[in-house]
Amino acid sequence: MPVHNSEIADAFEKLADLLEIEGANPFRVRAYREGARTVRGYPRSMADLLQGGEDLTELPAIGKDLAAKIKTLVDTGRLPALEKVESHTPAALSDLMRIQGLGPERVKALYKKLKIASIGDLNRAARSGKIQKLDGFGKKTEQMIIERLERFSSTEQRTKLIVAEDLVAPLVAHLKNCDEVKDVVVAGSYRRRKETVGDLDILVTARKDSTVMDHFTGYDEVKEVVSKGNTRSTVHLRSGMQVDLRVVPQASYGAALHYFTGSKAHNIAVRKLGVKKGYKVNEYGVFRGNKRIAGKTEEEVYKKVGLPYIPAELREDRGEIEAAAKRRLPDLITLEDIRGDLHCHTNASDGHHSLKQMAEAAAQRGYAYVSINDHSKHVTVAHGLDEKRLFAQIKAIDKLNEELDDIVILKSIELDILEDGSLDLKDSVLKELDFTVCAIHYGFNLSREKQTQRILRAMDNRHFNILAHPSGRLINQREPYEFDLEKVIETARQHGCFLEVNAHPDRLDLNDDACKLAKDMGLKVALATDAHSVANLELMRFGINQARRGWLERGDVINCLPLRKLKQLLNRK
Ligand code: DGT
Ligand code: CA
Ligand code: CA
Repeated sequence: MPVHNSEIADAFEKLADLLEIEGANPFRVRAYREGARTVRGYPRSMADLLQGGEDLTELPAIGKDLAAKIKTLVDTGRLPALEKVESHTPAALSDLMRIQGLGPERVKALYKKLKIASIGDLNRAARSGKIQKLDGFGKKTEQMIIERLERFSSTEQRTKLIVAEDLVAPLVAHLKNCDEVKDVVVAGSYRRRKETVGDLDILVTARKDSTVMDHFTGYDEVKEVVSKGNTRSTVHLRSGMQVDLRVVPQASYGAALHYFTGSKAHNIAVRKLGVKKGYKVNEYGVFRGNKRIAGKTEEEVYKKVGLPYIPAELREDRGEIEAAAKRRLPDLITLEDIRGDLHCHTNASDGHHSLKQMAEAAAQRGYAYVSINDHSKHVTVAHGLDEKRLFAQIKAIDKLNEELDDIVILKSIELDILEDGSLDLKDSVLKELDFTVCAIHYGFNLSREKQTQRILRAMDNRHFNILAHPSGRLINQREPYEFDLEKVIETARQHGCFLEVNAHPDRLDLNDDACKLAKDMGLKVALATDAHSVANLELMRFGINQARRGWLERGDVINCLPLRKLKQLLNRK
């Protein structure tokens, strides 16, 4: 059974968490975290790479030690280094690190003093008032832990889209291997490209009496068959993911695809339109009385209820039905519309590739421009740039721009917004840049009022251009900080600033609703990957997914513009 990239990454993350709690060398901890990030975001599976005889140490952040550990995991499914640490530090302490506000020090204190070794322990202790009595905790912290735990349990069950993709690819390949299967399509929230999915809903077309169900339940990743029938089965995979499979006949394919793509709210709205016309709409087709009058394609289904085709990402009953009825659906942005990436790191700070490697990779993607946005000095990453090192990078970019003909490198930086709203590098160097992206990297727990003021004050600086990952959330891992998004959007628009849609599948920040809000309020966004390696440039497609879910069109995204026009927008007066 192949070991998935996400399983390898999880093992490294867990090892890093436990080592950090034990107070191990921070460099070692970081090495595992960066290794996890590389593996998780890598477009090919480690198992495949090893089978092809490739050298894993060529990958960013993977040295000899990590390469050997990956091999062990792929060969045996186990990581002895993790098992060793788990023998003296409870594995579940790693879950506690996922609660925002609990770092390694606090987790250690909770474990040592109150024997809290699981989320359940933490919940009980917080609710019985034991935590507020500990040194360095207090009543407010205890209350915060209770609130975070409530939110944590409601998001925990869902799987990030990129992780789901990792599970989908081999499963779809397996299903296509069955001779009797014609089409295979993953519907549900996965097809709507939601940032997380609850379960996978797969449709196949085949004859009713085919052996496809045996083929499906025989997949070697299946841990448990929950139910098995002729047309519908449900299994749990080894990863814990639930998969529903439906076998449908060709004549119902479009209706079934429409129904199982959802969302439920969208389906209900479409069905209502059907009823008004005297039709019944369900997963088998559109019916007038007992006669099927449509069902082969989704277009047919929409047409019968009087609508044009609605792209899957819009199907949330958030106004798309009304817009479609008026023939005013947005012309959604596509990956081909993107002309450059506006948030990339190099090995001058915490990235893995050189300036030249990043620029060449961006050119290879067909981009006209790419910006380099290494971290500034204040952020707690390796090698943040001070003024002197940034000046040196600016020079290096000028020189490289003379050498390269097919791409322009934009000079930028990822600045830290300090707690008082100032930026952490001097204007004398910022004025030499093409633009800046600015972000909050610490002080997440400020009040809504203070956090909002912090951002607004930062925007007062005329060198502020783009607010990066505006909410600070990490999906399934860290809640957004509290702030007034509408006020930030409004102020950004007045000042000629922009908000980022960070395309990294762990962030997707702005989220879909916030994209739509920005658009409705007349603010354009920058779609950017936050790439820390050449391979990460590929993550742009997740940002496109999110932007499409947020109704964005080419005209709403500044990096769909040619360079000259982009530069005008980034030049605040
Ligand atoms: P998830 O799995 O929580 O990420 O979200 P979905 O949208 O994939 O939901 P899921 O897996 O429960 O169901 C797949 C699709 O099936 C859903 O998007 C719409 C359709 N569906 C499920 N239950 C109902 C229902 O009661 N009524 C209607 N009209 N459609 C339903
Ligand atoms: Ca689903
Ligand atoms: Ca389902």
